[in-house]
Amino acid sequence: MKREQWGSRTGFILAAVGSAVGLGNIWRFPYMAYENGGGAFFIPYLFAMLTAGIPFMILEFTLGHKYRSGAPKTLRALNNKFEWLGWFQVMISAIIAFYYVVVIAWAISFAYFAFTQAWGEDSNAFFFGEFLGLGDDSAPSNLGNLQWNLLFPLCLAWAATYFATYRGVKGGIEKVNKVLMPLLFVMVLLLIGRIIFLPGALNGINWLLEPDFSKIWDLKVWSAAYGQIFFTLSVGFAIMLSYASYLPEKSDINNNAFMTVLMNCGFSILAGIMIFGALGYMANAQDKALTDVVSSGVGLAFVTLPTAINLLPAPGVMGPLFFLALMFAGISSHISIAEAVTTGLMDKLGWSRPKTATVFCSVGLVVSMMFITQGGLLLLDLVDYFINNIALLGSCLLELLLVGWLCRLQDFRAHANSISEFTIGNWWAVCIKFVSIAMLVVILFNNIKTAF
Ligand code: ILE
Repeated sequence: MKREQWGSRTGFILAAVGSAVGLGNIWRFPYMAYENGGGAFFIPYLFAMLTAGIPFMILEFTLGHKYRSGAPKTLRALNNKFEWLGWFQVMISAIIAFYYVVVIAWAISFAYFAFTQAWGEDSNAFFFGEFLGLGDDSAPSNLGNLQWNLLFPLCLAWAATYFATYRGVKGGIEKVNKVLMPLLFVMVLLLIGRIIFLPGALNGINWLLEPDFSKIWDLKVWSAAYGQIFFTLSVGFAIMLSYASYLPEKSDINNNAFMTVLMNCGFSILAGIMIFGALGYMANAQDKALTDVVSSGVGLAFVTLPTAINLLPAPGVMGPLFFLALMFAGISSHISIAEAVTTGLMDKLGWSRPKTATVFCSVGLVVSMMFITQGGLLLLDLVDYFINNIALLGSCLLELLLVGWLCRLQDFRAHANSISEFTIGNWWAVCIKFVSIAMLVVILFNNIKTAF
């Protein structure tokens, strides 16, 4: 059977950007940058983007385009012995799909709450207590106690992914992204346009961007930057490779890769400006220091921001705009994560798309219900930690080692250059074979040491 194809170049770019721009940009990037030295984070971040992100994106686009299959079959085409790495990557994607969708379900609920600021004055008690059911009296490790209020939004989030992956590349994934991506950018620009003129907003933004060079020698900051780059660019865990496998014969790989990376990283900076602008305004309104209003991780989007939204002008508009943006960003990414698994299974089992999508999304829904129990948050944190700090970095390192050292890398460069408008030089191979591998070895080793 002939492989499906994207309907247009714009369609592919929007889908690739839709995959890259996700919860990682709005929910994760700002607190990562904050926790790792604010402005100082940008140096490792930009370094990782240029020497690992862009080369990796070109590599995945090339492999997908050349072999026209998902990760396991592509790696098998390179060498029979490499197929397992493709399945390892598919497994990472599947695990991410199971918990990522839960954060989308939170965003769906909060988009609804935001119309009336249903979280009230104490957003911390609301989120952890009322919403997640983690009251003082409940045992947080109880995985049997389903939070029924989360089941409906969870089903909605899976339904969106199911719709797109069931209908396929052109009629599903591309169509959804063509609607969601422009909307997302407009929404975020509207929010920024309003927020930056509020008193105190610029302080918040300055504070995020103000460099703290003392942190640049900290390996943890580099680890965070590399982890963030691979996660946010959806490379190293089967996603971009799968999307590229639907590219038509004539496609500008190098250009597409640069555009995807730059648009994604630009969006991250916009999201940082939006969130820290709002926090700066909140600190100003409450007459507090910025460090006293920021909480990290999950708390930033679902605890701190609701409080900030309470204080914004027209909270009934700004709140839904923010959570709808988070939801759209999450859904377009979740579709790509599920597609990486779907395409891998279709290649291997020869199943039809509808059957594969139905099986994966049903299993996914059931498994992800684990994360909407009382112990779900704890489990989510734990799984997210191992996936990002160890499995994902390990998978990236293995891919670079196998493809960079055991295959003819110059053939891939020649392939990309033969169909691209501008060509890439030898720097590309140097980044893959030496710089990225060396950085990943040091970071991964350190992460494993810290974890155990
Ligand atoms: N790149 C997206 C993000 O930053 C997803 C990561 C696909 C799993 O959220």
